[in-house]
Amino acid sequence: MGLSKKILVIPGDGIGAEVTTWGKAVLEKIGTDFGHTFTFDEALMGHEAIEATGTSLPDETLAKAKASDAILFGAVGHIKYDNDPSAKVRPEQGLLKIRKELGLYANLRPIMLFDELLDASSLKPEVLKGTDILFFRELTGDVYFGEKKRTEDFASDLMNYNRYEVERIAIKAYEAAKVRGKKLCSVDKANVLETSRLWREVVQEVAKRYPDVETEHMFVDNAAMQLVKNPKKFDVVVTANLFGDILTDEASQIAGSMGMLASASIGDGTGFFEPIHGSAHDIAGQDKANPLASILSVALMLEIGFGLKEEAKKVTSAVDKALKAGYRTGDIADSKTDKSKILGTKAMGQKV
Ligand code: GGG
Repeated sequence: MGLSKKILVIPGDGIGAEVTTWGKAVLEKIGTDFGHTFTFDEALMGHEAIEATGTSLPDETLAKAKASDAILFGAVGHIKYDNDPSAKVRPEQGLLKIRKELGLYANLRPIMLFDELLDASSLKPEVLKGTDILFFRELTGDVYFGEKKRTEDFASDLMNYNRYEVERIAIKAYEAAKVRGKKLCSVDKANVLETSRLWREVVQEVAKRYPDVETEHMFVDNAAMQLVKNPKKFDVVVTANLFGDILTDEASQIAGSMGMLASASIGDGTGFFEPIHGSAHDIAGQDKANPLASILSVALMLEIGFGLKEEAKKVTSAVDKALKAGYRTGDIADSKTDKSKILGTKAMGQKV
């Protein structure tokens, strides 16, 4: 029997609307083909929300998010705030607040490498081939949520973690490692940071419950280097909020582009699915954005959010088929790409 699910679409800012249009279209197609009823509602967040309501996360959006079965999100951000360090209300605050309010403490970021894109990466194909990494980025702690202070000549962001926050993300990562390659790398900066020493201590304790999983602890600077030197050595990676943000942007180059990386944020309630890329205002509204990260986020929603493995596989193979047929958006095209197959957002969405 088909499922019935309420999905809240939050396009956000910049290219968010263009890419989520295609994520939503894929969900509609899957619903029709597999007999599921997906109903959609829409809400504001980020710069668009600030312009309309004065706040980046309106109460109405939060209420709708809590009442939905899953959220498909685009991106937040606007150049206006990036160039104004004194801005008190910022688009990103909405994203951070909704993660906290929904208890979305685990952000899964698979570094999925499509063979057809080996040449799109700046790394050598022989270094890349066979890479398959699943990042667990902690999402509701760290400097993102610690106390902030500012005087004219001083600024401070407090980095803090509680034991339970490290333990619950470590458990999620170990559970995944148990059914994947049985290897887990915990990334920290325990030679310098007290929060990282707690992080390492807790991961070591959790590791004892998973004797079949091989655990490695790595400093973040070394991990950044190993990721481009030998990405195949990683399977499951678990790390704190800030380190995870930076390392996964770096790892997007393994997959060929930021436009290819999807993510799932899970925790206590409704799951939140979004591309890792931001609002890319420089290309917004020009039909240039890559919709594949949003479409692959839908695959994660189907699999992780709704337990629909076959449907998720259908989405991933549709992306694979479009790439195998030679179709590319500008960000994943290279000198060997047939120019007639370089597509805009809309045409790539339609191909999938
Ligand atoms: N779709 C991801 C997105 O909109 N990112 C913009 C951003 O500023 N995110 C903050 C963060 O993830 O740390």
